[in-house]
Amino acid sequence: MAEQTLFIVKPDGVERRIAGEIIARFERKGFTIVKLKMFAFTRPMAEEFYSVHNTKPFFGELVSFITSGRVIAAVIEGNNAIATTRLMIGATKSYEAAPGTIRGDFGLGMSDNIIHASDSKESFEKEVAVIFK
Ligand code: 3AN
Repeated sequence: MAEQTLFIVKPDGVERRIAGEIIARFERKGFTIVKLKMFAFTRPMAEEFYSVHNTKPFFGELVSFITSGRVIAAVIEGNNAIATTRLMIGATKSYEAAPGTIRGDFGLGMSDNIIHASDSKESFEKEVAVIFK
C-alpha cells in the first residue's frame, strides 16, 4: 500500500556532507521523492515540530540542536513508508543503532543522530504541515 512519510537530515548530517548518501539510500530502496526542501528551523517552528516532547527533560537540547544549522526535509512515497523508513534510520541512540541502518552506519550521537523520520501517520500529518506549509 503506497504511503507517504517525512524524513529530515538534521544539521549534523548536512554539515558532514552525507545528505546525498542518505537521500540515495531511500531512492535505492525504491521510494519516490515527492517533496524536498533545504531550510533552517526557526525556534517557534522547532517548538511546534517537537511539541509532543515539550515536557521531556531533553526538549531544550532538541530544539537547540535542530535550529543549529540547515536541514534537508523530504516527503517520500512507497510501500509501507512509515515503518520501513523507521527501520532504515535505526535506533534513536546512534551508538546502539544496528549496522546497516543510517544511524548505525554514520554516527555515535544522541541529539546529533543524523536523521529524523515520522513515527506514525499522525506525526507525519502534523510534521508535514509544519514544514511544507
Ligand atoms: P526518534 O528520533 O528515534 O523518533 P524520539 O522521538 O524518542 O526518537 O526522540 C526525538 C528526538 O529526541 C531524538 N531524535 C533524539 O534526538 C532526541 N532524544 C530522545 N531521547 C533523548 C534523550 N534522552 N536525551 C537527549 N535527546 C534525546
